[in-house]
Amino acid sequence: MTYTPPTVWEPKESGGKFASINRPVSGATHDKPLPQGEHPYQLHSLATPNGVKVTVLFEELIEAGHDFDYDAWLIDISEGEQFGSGFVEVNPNSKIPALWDLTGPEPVRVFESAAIMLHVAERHDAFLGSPRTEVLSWLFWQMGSAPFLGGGFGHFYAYAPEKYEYPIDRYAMESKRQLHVLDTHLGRHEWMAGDYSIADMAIWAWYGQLVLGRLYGAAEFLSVDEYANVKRWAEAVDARPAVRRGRMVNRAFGDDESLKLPERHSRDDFR
Ligand SMILES: N[C@@H](CCC(=O)N[C@@H](CS)C(=O)NCC(=O)O)C(=O)O
Repeated sequence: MTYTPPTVWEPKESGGKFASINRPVSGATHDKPLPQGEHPYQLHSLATPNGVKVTVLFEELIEAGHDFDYDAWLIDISEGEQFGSGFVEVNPNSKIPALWDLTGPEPVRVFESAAIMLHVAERHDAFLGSPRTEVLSWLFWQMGSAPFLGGGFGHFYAYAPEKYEYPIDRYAMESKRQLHVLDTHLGRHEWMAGDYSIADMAIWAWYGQLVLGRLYGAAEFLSVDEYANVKRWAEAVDARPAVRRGRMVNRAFGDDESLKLPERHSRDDFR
């Protein structure tokens, strides 16, 4: 099927999964203040890979004995809650995750998952790996790479209204290249950069979960078993109690009821 682009693009119904929430403009569609709990961190999120990175970090900090707590409120992106006025105030880009940090004299907003991770890890001086530049390189590698896996491969393999060979081939190629980058690195290193760090958490949420068979039903298609070093590392991260808790927070979808914790307000919320 070929397409001749018109001179000027106009929006139209595309029919893909989640297509109904896409608009070519930004900003709020309705008035809706965000709820606020009692803890110094107010997270507004959903348990997609971008959301899970941050809840894993919070749970790891708590597991490591850092004395704080957080509220995690659900943003249902399929219902357009990311376009409520309160959410747009904390993230003008209308994407989860977003954080209000109330630990200082003035509320501080943080958006973009890596910015949130870096901000929180620096506040607690934890999970920053070493050397710091290597952690930053891998953290930002994840931010630059995952859109090809999610928005590219995952979209065309799992969500587009029809299967088109060209984009699936293009993004499968790139996703496998990225897995090979990780496999080569993890063949020589236990963790991404020194000790277990925010780089591992961020990369695991996407590529770890991919090789564990949790993303797009694509493990066999992408032959993920070829990446033995990534698998070894992904299983090691997955076995951490804080990671299991982090995966549960803000999860309101999926078949496994035991993993669902749509909102989290206390350490006692986990069954
Ligand atoms: N670069 C952003 C990406 C966040 C993102 O894409 N979030 C998705 C869910 S995984 C979202 O909120 N989508 C809602 C929308 O596109 O309207 C980050 O890492 O925080």
